[in-house]
This record gives sequence, structure tokens and C-alpha cells, in this order.
Amino acid sequence: MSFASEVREGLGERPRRLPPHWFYDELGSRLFDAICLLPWYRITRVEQRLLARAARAMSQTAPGPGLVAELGPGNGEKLALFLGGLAGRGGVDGSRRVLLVDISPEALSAATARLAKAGIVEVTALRGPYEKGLARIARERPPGGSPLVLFLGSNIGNFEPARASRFLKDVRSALKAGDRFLLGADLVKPEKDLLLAYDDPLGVSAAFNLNVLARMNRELEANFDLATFTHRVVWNAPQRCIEMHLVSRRAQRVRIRGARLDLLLRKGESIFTEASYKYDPADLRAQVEAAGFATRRRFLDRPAAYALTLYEAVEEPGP
Ligand code: AVJ
Repeated sequence: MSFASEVREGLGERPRRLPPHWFYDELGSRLFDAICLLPWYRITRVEQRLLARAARAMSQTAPGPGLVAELGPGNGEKLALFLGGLAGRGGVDGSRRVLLVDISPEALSAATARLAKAGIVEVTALRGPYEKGLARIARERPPGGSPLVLFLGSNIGNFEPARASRFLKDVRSALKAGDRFLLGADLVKPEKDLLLAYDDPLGVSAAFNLNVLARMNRELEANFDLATFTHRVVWNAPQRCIEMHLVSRRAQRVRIRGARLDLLLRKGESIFTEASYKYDPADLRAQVEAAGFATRRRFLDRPAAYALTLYEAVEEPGP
């Protein structure tokens, strides 16, 4: 669906909401990169360390994947690092086939350029939702080689639990027994750490959140006054998710011409922009195994409470 139609649909609902994948225009992608450098947002740095470990461990078990597909690669840095580690001391295997799937064209070009810099040129960039990427993986299996699917950065956290299960089953359905899946998931941790990660003292997360309003101004001829919105982060303990909101500081009317929408907001009314679910390790394991995977190896960072897990597709995917 297009930006305009998802804006029209989401902002028309109560509570009002916007799907988080629209954060990542050029500016939003760069703000996200900046978030990843913040001392309070540890996911990316921690995962890079775990990926280096995983690559080392996986390069010892032959054969290597015939295709590496990443869903939502962002700027491609993590994938470049991982592929470098997989290749071992011999350096990067430039002939390795890579598939990148992302809804953001900015992310795809950044990731493709990053991989090219690392000497990886057999890259297919597919713009679209994850389902489209999974269909491609199922259709174009490498002859004699088995695909490895990466879903990193706790991107899975954007899915509510039922949707996450559905997604895991979709990944499983695209694979055959023996294929592998590497998943990064942020784990439940103290509330104060979570709040700082999503509401940092430098205001970068606030800028990242508010940018979606600016994006509607730029692309959909909207007239949001950003100064009348507040970035708000709450830890929803029963649901185990961080919620990001944009709260209207006053009653106001906003026109979003490109979405044919007149938005009337009450004072204090919020637009729900993102949910980031945090996982309990045992629940995560049960959920992924229920989708038809077996846990092969877990790379854990305890202080940061982050898990990178390697799974293998087993016979009989779930329904
Ligand atoms: C890219 C979805 C994993 O939820 O942690 C970072 C996005 N939002 N700060 C996350 C995000 C606010 C991020 N994901």
C-alpha cells in the first residue's frame, strides 16, 4: 500500500496510528543511523558483536549458504560485517548471492552501496514488503545451496505477537527443511533502560519520531506544525512493548491533502507511531519453534539483554 493510503487509513482509526515502516525516508534513515550511535540505544552495537561471533561459528560448519537474504537491511552495515566474518580469513566472497528486501528505496541503495564497498556485488535489491521477499526466496532457490534468512535489529519487535507468529510461519513456509534463519531479538530489561533507549537525552529519537510528520508535509502536502507535537514513550508492561506516540499539545486541525484527509485532533490526543515488543527468552524460543524451526545456536549478550539466535527449518511447518 502507498504512503497516502496507509496514512489515510491509520490516521482515520481510533486510536490514531501510523505504520512504523514510513519512518525511513532519507532523513529518517539517517536519524535511525544516528540512534544506533547513541550510548542509550545498544541494539545495533551489541548485535554487531554477536553477528561477528555467529559468522565465525557458522563458517566452521560447511556448507555455506547459497543465498543470504536479509529482510529490512537498513544501511547494510551489519550484513557486510556478517558476510565478511562468514568468508573467514580468505576475505569476502564476492560471488556470494545476496537478496535485500526493504520497503525503503533509501535503505536499499545505502545497503547495496555498502555491500559493493565490501566487494559483494551479486546483490538483488527488492523493494516491497517482506512477503514479497519471502516469495522470491521460495521461487529462486539456489541450485544445490540452501538459503539463510536474516531478520536482525529486533525488527520483529514491530510486530504484535500474533503478527510475529504469522510472520515466522511465513518465513518457514518460504524455506525447506535444513534452511537457516538468523533472528535478532531485544529482550525485556529494566524499564529505565528501555525509556532511555527510545527517549534519549539528545532528542534524536524525538526527531526520528517527529520526522514522520515532516515527511507527510513534504510528500503529502500536509501542514503539520511540528512544534505542536510531543514525542512520548511509554513502557506497556502487560504487553511487554515500548510504545512511541506523537501527542498533540493542543486541539487542532491538520490537512493532509495528498491523503485527502482532514485530521481533527483533541488536545492530548496521540498518534501511535511504533510498538517495539521486547521478548522473554523462553517465549521467543517457544514461538519460533512453534513456527517449524529448531534452535541451533544462541548468541546472547546478557548485560544488554539481546539475543541473536540461529534456527534451522524442520519438517512439518506449523499451519
Ligand atoms: C528498527 C524497529 C528495531 O524498535 O528499536 C528505534 C526502531 N524506533 N528507536 C526499534 C526504533 C525508535 C527500532 N527497530
